Amino acid sequence: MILEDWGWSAHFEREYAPWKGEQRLPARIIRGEKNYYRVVSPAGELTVRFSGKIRHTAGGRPDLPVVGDWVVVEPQSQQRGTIVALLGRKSSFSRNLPGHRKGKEQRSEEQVIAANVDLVLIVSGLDQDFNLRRIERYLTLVSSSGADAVVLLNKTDLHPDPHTCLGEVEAIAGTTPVLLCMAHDEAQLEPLQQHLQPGRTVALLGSSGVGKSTIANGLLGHHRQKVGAVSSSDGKGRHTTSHRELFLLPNGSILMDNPGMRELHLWGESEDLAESFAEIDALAQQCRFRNCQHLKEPDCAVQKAAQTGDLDSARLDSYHKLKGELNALNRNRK
Ligand SMILES: Nc1nc2c(ncn2[C@@H]2O[C@H](COP(=O)(O)OP(=O)(O)OP(=O)(O)O)[C@@H](O)[C@H]2O)c(=O)[nH]1
Ligand SMILES: [Mg+2]
Ligand SMILES: [Zn+2]
Repeated sequence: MILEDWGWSAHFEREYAPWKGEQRLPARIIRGEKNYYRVVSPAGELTVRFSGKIRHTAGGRPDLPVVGDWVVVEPQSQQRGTIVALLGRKSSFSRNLPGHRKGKEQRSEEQVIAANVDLVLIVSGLDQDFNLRRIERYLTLVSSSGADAVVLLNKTDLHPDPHTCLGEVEAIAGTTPVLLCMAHDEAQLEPLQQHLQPGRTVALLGSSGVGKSTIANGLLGHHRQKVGAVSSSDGKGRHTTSHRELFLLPNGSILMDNPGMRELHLWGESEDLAESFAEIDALAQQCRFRNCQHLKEPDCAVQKAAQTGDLDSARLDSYHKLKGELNALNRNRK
């Protein structure tokens, strides 16, 4: 196995330097099971657990390895090993794991979903799944993560006018590319290729049933991932994919298929909205107050644009909602 094929770079070389040793191999986590991980390493694919020490010294959940992480492994046999260190991440994306209460206080906990992802393909189906507000939420999540994004509007065959949807998404996506496709037809995945460079880690994200695994199979060129029909009553997927997993694509990029997201609570800073709501950020420069919240302040350029229709008021509502969520998160952060 060549490390670079799996996304190894100068960043990880530096992270690995203090650990370097014959019995300490760099390895990338390609799949996580309940009690063990599968990694690729110069000694081949191994099943590994992490040492009690890592569990003990990990400050909390975010410090435990996830799929996409580079780790240091001590092999015990040809098939097994132990993770002795987690190498510093280049990027990670996290969500807020709500529901932790301490007394009356709502506590927020960071759950790292995946690490070292360079590009996120935000997949949305052009069936009942299509929802601009959800796409805004995904775009905000990705801008907090340090990864790039492409929005992929799948199932064009199920919509009478996919190009209208494309225009609507382009209007909220800023500089993020937006593509249309019908995943069953591999030829329609061709425009994606320009975003899939060798060594680049690309993750498919989206609700259950939008076609992530169908796209993964199309890019892999064979039926590797199980695909499941959506419910005929509400069009929702049935959570067919249950594990995150990394695959090497024929074109050299590294693809991560993911389980469908049920709830997506943001983890990030309210400043992250400046990227996913760039036009509101630009308007805000004209507000009278520097810290204008664009609610009831006088001479608010954002409010004014919403009144004249230059800014879609649903978009502004969405901005306020996500900002409220991020502010609450940062009040309750552990
Ligand atoms: N009509 C149509 N159906 C599609 C298209 N792409 C995928 N599907 C179907 O949508 C259903 C769900 O596809 P999957 O690939 O399993 O969806 P997923 O996003 O991986 O779902 P989870 O693994 O549950 O998160 C399957 O029945 C696919 O055949 C498409 O472009 N058009
Ligand atoms: Mg799937
Ligand atoms: Zn304002």
